[in-house]
Formats: sequence, structure tokens, C-alpha cells
Amino acid sequence: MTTQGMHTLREIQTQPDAWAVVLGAAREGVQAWETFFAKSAGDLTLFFGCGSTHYLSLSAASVFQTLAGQTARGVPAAELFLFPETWIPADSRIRGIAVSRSGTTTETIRAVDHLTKAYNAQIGVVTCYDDTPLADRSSITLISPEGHEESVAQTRSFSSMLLGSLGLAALAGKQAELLENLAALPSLGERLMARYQPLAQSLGEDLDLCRVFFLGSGPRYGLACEAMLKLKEMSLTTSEAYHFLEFRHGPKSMVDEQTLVVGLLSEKAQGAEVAVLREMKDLGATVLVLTEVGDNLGWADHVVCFESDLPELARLPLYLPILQLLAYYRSVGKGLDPDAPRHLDAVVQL
Ligand code: F1P
Repeated sequence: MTTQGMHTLREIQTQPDAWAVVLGAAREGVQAWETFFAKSAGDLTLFFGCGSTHYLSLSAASVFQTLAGQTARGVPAAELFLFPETWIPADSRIRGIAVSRSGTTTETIRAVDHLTKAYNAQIGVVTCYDDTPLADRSSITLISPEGHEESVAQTRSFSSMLLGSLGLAALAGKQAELLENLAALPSLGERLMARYQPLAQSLGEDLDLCRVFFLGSGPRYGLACEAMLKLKEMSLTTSEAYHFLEFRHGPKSMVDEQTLVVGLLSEKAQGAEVAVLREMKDLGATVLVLTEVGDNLGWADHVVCFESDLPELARLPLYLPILQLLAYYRSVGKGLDPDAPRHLDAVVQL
């Protein structure tokens, strides 16, 4: 029996359990985080990390700004000590939220050190491990203990830290109802994977599709980037992520019959997003759509419907499992080992 990719598959399939656990941790930490947010109120909240956790930061920052009504940005950690002036206006009061599965990535640690020293920033950490250099440098942590992984590529860790970050944004915005809504996600995630695993497998194993584009708007852009990274890391496939309407401005020249275009559809901008996807279908692409409900999408090649009845922002983690499975099956289909991507280590320590 082959064991290639065994860890990755198990980690993808068990992520709803990790979601339930991180939500419990967020609930336990409500008071401490409320105090942290009150004490660290300022001009700018920076979410930062590297690779997957940078992409998570993009989504988390846009949700935070929307829910909490405070300016927030998602930034690659290295930018914050190499080019801080391009991200942080002079004399700003900064709050930093570092995101890191391992808590040991050098760039993220250096960013924390710089923000603390140069801006006297208060630091919170979203991570999977306690007792790390990053946790030691923070005033507060939100830990996803079930986010631990054997695999290099982040799957369960990513979605559970995303969910934790959504919880924090709901807290900062005093949106108690949204925090409650998130509790429905673990069972919705299970149902989604049971229903669409065969689709992820057949699309993933279709090696005639040799390039893949992921399109997402607003907080879904970070998720589109993460799906792109998963496909690259696990399956060495040419893949890119764009904001939906940006795709017309050049990238669409790459579309042909061997192209898969994956749309992470929103509710708010659905009309504009669907128009882009239809255009790509007419240019020969195979189109996969992820959406809450599948009305008027009969023209698409494949549709994944969440049918969650959750508010739009609470649904974000549901975009991930099927796209992770797509990367997993493509990797196995190409004879690669999804557990051990080429050239990569689980942590970059400089
Ligand atoms: C971040 C990260 C991963 C990536 C790679 C190296 O680590 O960039 O996203 O898959 O294997 O590390 P972390 O700071 O979240 O632990």
C-alpha cells in the first residue's frame, strides 16, 4: 500500500476537528483578547506572516477592517523590517498580529522585533504552537493545537488559523452573533468534503489541464493565493492567483483549452465575477466555481455549493478543503509525494 501523501490527506480530511478546537480556544480567550484590543487601539493593525501565513494575513486583515472598522493591512513579514516606511506612516500607533504555524520562522520573528523596537507595537500571535520564539515575544496568543501537521504544505493549520483570525476579527468588531455562526463550520466542512471529494479527485487527476488560475475578490483574494500556493507546492503545477477583474488586464492571454479557471465567488460582486468566468469559458477554459448557491451557474463546468446559510464572511474557510484536495490529487496523479514538496522545508530559518 502506498503511503505517499498519507499525512496530507489525513490533515485535509480532519481539518473540521481542528476548526472546532480553535473556536473553543477563541471562546476561552475572549476576555484576554478584548483587553488586548482595547489596550492596543491605534492607527493601524498589521497582520503578517510568510508564504501561506502571509496569504492568510491578507484575508484576515480585510475581514478585520470590515468587522472592526479599524484600518488593517496584510503584509509579508520581511517587508516590515526591510521596508517598514512603505507600510507604516510615520508616528503611527501600530498593533501587530503575527501569523505562523511553527512560531519559529525567522522573518516573522524579525518583523515582531522591529515593530516592538521601532514602534513600541503591541503584538498578538495566531499560531499552532505554544512555547516558541514568536509566542515568547507576544502579549497574547491564539493557538490552534490541532493544527499541527506532519506535512510541509499547510492545510489544516491554515484553515484553523484562518478561522481563529475570523473569530478575533468578530471579537474586535464586537460581533458576538458572527462568532456564534462560526460554530456551524466544522459540520459544514465535513459535508462539503464528503460531497465534493470525487469532483476534486477527477479534476485533480485530469493532467490535460496544465495551468490553473484562481480568482478571488476582497477577503477571498488571500484564499485564492493560498490555493495557488498549494497547487504549486504539492503538484508543481503552473498556477497563479488574481483579483477577479484584474484577470482581464493581461493574464487572460494565457487561457486556452488546457486551462482551469477556479472562481471563488462572492455574494456581493457576483455579477461582475461571473462575467469574467463566462468570458474565460468562451475562451476555452474549464471553469470551476465555488459559491454559496448554484443558481444560474448551469453554464459552468463544475460547481461546488456550500449551502451554508452563513453570513458571507463566516463562509471563508469553506473555500479551502476542496481546493486542497484538488492539489493533493493532482500531486498523487503526477506521481509526486504531497507530503514532501520539492525543495521545501516546513520552516524557513535564516
Ligand atoms: C510559513 C511557510 C509555509 C510554507 C513553507 C515555509 O511558515 O512559509 O507557509 O509552506 O513550507 O514556511 P510558518 O511561519 O507559518 O510556520
